[in-house]
Amino acid sequence: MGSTTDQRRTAAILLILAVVFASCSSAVDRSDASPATTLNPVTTAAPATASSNQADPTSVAPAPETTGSEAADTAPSTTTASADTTVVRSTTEAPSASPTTTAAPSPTPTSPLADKQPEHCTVEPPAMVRTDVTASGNRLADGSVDLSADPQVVDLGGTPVWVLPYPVDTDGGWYVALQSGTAVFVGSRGTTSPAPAVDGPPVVVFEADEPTIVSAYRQHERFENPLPDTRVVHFGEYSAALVDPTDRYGHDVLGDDIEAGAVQILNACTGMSTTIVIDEPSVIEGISPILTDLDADGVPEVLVTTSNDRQGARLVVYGVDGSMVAQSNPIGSGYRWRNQMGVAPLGPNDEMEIVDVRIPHLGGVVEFFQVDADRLIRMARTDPYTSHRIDSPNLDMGVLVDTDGDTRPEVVLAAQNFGALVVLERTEDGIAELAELDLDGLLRTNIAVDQRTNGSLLAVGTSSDQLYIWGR
Ligand SMILES: [Ca+2]
Ligand SMILES: [Ca+2]
Ligand SMILES: [Ca+2]
Repeated sequence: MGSTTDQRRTAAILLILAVVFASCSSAVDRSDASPATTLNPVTTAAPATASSNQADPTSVAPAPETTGSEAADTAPSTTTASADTTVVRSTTEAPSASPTTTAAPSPTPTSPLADKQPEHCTVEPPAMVRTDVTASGNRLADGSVDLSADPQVVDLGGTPVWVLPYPVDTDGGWYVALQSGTAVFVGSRGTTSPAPAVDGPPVVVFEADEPTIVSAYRQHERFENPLPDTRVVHFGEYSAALVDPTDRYGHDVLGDDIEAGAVQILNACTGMSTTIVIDEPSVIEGISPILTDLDADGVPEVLVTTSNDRQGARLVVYGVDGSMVAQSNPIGSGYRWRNQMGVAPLGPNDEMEIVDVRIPHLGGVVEFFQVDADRLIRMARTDPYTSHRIDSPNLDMGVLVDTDGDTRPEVVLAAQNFGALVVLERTEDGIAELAELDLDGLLRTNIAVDQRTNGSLLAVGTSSDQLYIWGR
């Protein structure tokens, strides 16, 4: 409170710079006691038309997810390696109001980089602050946050839902969306003041140097038939979002029973659109892909979590041209989810690893995967932790950020009962729990990081109507 416009502008510019540099990161968990062995057929048939809103053919009654046996992910499987994708739709123009697209005859359309790349087209990632930490959807924060000192605790006057760093004054501050549909700014000294509310997860964008709160659901119009709660992610000239809503997989644990039948990738340089259609009965169970350059060739890969009622969730990596790159084994039972968290060089020799939380509602297992040929091989696992509250649209309760000053990110996520934050370190031969940070109430928000070179800050909101802030 009491900050001047100049102060806010200065803070905003600093935040923009920080973000730009940073970007250049159940009731219805239904059981299926006998894992299906049927494979998803891989076809290369002619492209299907949009396969939206198909009824769930099984319509099984909801049953609680159990902690029953899980298929091992450590060994390549010869029987479950079939891909979920069968069709890639491509156009050479950005999608317009017309739903017609030029169908590609095979799953390997012309690479958008092969011959259409203008020589001098570079696209900077948009400056924004998001609940999923980076514009690419990769929950990987820059900087190092010191969690050793007692946190600052601020009374919010309501139950928090989302938290974002926001330059309330020259020392920073936070934007907190409340369950009541209102929102507050929290200044660096803990003062609160009313803030504008938006629909869905908030995003801070910078228009004319001024920070502005907008909805994460904006920019949907750039995509064909978007998932209602998808978030648009960005990596260089590429943008991507989940599309083709369908109710054919009635797991219903992410806030609704509508999931995505496809992921669409746009290239701002070439105008090319590529849509990767997931083969029925599978869906993409999530709200966005993660765009991440797993092989360091400058072009992102597209990480999604596919799932179905027979085999449950698996991680799948595609090329931006729709080609299959690698995938994990499925869990092995239907109605078992994975919450993909982020990607970073976490392996013992700095190998890139994908981090997720498997069955987060039932003793969640934190998993680390590496790409090995066309497989994602699990290198380490530990439990029980979680990064998602069942039925919540908040998939951002986990983040990768350095907490001990060695520049290697740790995993920060929730204890299984949401009563604490936990810090996990990927070690040479496994995973170590570095810290447990108790909360008065239960974790209710995303884990937000104010990424700063002189000491990052980490904040969460709790069911005790408080904002906890660590760092500096
Ligand atoms: Ca959904
Ligand atoms: Ca790549
Ligand atoms: Ca570290």
